[in-house]
Amino acid sequence: MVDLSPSYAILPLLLLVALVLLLDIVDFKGILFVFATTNVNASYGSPSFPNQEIIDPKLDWINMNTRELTKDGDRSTDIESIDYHSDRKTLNAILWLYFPFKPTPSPLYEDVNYGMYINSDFNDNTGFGGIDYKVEISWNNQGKNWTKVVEKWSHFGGIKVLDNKTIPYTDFAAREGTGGRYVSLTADLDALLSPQKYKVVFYGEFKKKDDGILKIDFTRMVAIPPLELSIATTPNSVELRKGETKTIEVKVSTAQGYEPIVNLSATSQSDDIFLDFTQNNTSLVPTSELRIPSYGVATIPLTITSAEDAAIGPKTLFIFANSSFPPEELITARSPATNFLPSSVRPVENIFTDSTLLLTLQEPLTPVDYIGEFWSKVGAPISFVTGILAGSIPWIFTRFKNIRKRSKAPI
Ligand SMILES: [Ca+2]
Ligand SMILES: [Ca+2]
Repeated sequence: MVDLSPSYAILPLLLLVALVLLLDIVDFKGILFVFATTNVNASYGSPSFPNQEIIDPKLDWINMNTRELTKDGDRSTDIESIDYHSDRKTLNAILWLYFPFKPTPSPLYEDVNYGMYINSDFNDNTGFGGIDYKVEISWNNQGKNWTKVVEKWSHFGGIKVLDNKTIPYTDFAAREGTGGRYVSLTADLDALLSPQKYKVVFYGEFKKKDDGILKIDFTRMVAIPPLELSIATTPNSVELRKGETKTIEVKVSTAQGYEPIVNLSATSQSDDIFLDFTQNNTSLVPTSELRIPSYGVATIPLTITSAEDAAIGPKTLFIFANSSFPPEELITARSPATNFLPSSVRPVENIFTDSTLLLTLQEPLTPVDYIGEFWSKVGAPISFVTGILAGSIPWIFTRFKNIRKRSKAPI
């Protein structure tokens, strides 16, 4: 037998009273509804996002035999740019090409494919080299037709075909002779278990029969939902007295999985406020570099100092963050890019954001103010505690009495 001491034995009764009080206030069905809708929203699939664009250099295939960059390729597989967006259900992409799409590739070609690799869990350690799915439109040289294939890739390179169907080229490209330089690709995200955060790399590729070398034009990898930086400060407004210094915390967050270096700067329109991220280098426009770890959040102190003769009143501080996410690539060409493409040509993803902070500058404290401030600090918790005791006990008592009255139990 469990020996319940009197103080523990009363706990179930108190819980019951609390529950009855709660049900008395809130309709029971309402509670169930709140829980149900919260769960549905929390587990609801892939993000929707508006159109995004990336640019891809010209003549940039990778020779998959040598892993070197090559300019020698079929230009109808050379990706110029990508437009992509999602409505949650499907990921829709247009692969814009430097040359018109060829509905019937030359018989000299063994393969011509356009596709996307999807890292559906944002995890480079799952799937094959991080890739969990392939969605591809490929030319079938025997049947002289195009097929759309969806594959699931395992960690060790196993392939399960989820879908494979022949489709007319007019379903994804412009009619022959109209000069359309694009291929449309769609991925049914429900079939890929509705990824909430994923990475995609697009490609065009071909293989000639004579040399059998697969040459692929990969775009850089994109993150979905699109990467964003956000800034928050704690507290989000500051009161400062003339000549005083205060330090606040600036939090920068981004999607998990990337480790961007973020350049932070802060400025004020008044030149008697000094802002300092580095805490040892006071200047009017301080800048600081912050590396965001893979879990996506980093903080840095920002010290705010007022000049002795600063003008009092409200002032707005601006905090700016920008980052150039390095282009993440699925396969990096072995030959140095500098021989072939200056690194400046390689596209980077520039992201900017800003935040404002209200600073209220006041006159310095007089000795009398110091005493007043001391009592206002010490006094506040005292009156708060008394407030709770004085205010809530009659309320609980009345509720408890009503309940007991309804249950007709003797008091
Ligand atoms: Ca290209
Ligand atoms: Ca993965």
